[in-house]
Parts: sequence; structure tokens; C-alpha cells
Amino acid sequence: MSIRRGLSGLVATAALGISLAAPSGALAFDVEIKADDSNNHFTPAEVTIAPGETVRWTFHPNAAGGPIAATHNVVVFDGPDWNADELSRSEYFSPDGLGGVSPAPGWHEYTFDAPGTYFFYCEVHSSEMYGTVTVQADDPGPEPVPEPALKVAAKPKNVTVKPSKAANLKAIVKNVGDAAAAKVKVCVKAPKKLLKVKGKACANLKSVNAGAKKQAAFKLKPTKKAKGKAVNVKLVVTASNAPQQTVKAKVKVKKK
Ligand SMILES: [Cu+2]
Repeated sequence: MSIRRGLSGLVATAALGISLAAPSGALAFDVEIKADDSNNHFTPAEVTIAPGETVRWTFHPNAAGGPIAATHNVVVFDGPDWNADELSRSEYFSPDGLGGVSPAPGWHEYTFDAPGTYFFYCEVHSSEMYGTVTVQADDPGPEPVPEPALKVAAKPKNVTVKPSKAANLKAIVKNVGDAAAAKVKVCVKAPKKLLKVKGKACANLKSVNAGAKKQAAFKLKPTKKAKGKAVNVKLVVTASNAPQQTVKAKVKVKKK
């Protein structure tokens, strides 16, 4: 309620045509400085805001609508460390002229950037007029866990060979993730009746770092039955810490 009243007071002041300095940050709280003669206090005395927000302390009339009867000010420690040397402080304020000065427009602002708990008080009534501003950083949530992600490409995608020649096929394995892929293996799979793998059908690429590329070459020799046929081949890449990936290639075997 007190916050609401403070803000509506500001709107009224603006409507009168008094030019007000724009707050330097997002205005998060308007703390009332209300002093009924027997009870000097800030309302609210405990404020919680986000980094970069501004708190404004505004001098308001007392409960009866009359002027504040005593002299007040606001002192803000500029860090969560109470031993901070430099303080942000308002001029003394007393609308009825009982000592001190009456600064226009009658408030004091401070923008809090670093998270922590800050202390503020009135130098005249420090034993009863004080409070804290808690600056809470947003919870960034759990950090994403870096993961490897493999992609495999066949080079070329289509290869044409004479029946007497072996087709050369390369598997290009790229890690597009943000962590190293371990125990990376790439294998060529072809129907045995049509293509025979010369050498090993699987290549051990070991680990592939994030952003890195490795390749493996395979030789596929057509059988007699493959003459004149287009044979589908698969390149399959596996890793101990990344999902399996497959790419297709085609070996066209000439009739002669
Ligand atoms: Cu005071």
C-alpha cells in the first residue's frame, strides 16, 4: 500500500509540471520516509530488487497529512560491504524548515548493480530509521552440459566403376557438437553378394574433438552379380557418447 501511495504522489508532482530527473535505472521501489512525531521509519524497510534497479526514497507528509516534523536524510552504503568508504547520501530534508534543507523534488535515488545486501539509514535517527536493500541476481538455471554430435557424409555420394575396378568411398565424419566424441568408429555396409569390402570394413577414428573432422576411406570391389547394377551402401558412424549416424551412398557398376 505504501509503495502505491508513493508512486501516485510522484505522478501528481509530474502533473504539476515540475520537471523531474529520470531515474537512472528501472525504478523498483519507492521507499516512503514517513515520520509521525513519535515514530520515525522507512516504509518498507526491507526491499528486494534485481541488479540494475533503482530505489527511490521519497519524503512524504505524515499520517495526518501535515509536513514532516523532523529533519531526515538517507544514507546508502554503496556496497554490500558495510565498511564501504563512500556513501550515497541525500541532503537533510525537513519540509517545515526545522533545520536542514528542503531539497527539490524531495527524494533520493540509488541504483544497485551488484548483488548483495545493502544498508541504508537516516543519519539523524539512525537507531530507529534504517533498512536493507537486497539485490538478488537472476537464477541462470542449470548450465547446459556440452555434448558431442556427429555428422557423416559420403564422398562421393554416387560412384560409378567398371566391373573389374574397386569403388573408392570416403566417410567424412564431423563433430558439430560442443564436446569431444569418444571411440568413434565408422563402418561401411554393403550387400556382400554385390560388393566386397577390400581391407577393413570399419575404421577406428578414436576421439573427434568438437568442431573437428576426420575421414576414413573404403574400397568396394563389385562381384560378378553386380554388373550393371546400382548398389546401395551405408556408412554408419558410432561413438561411445553420441548417437549413431548413417548416410547412404550408391555404387553404380558398369556392364563391362
Ligand atoms: Cu530521520
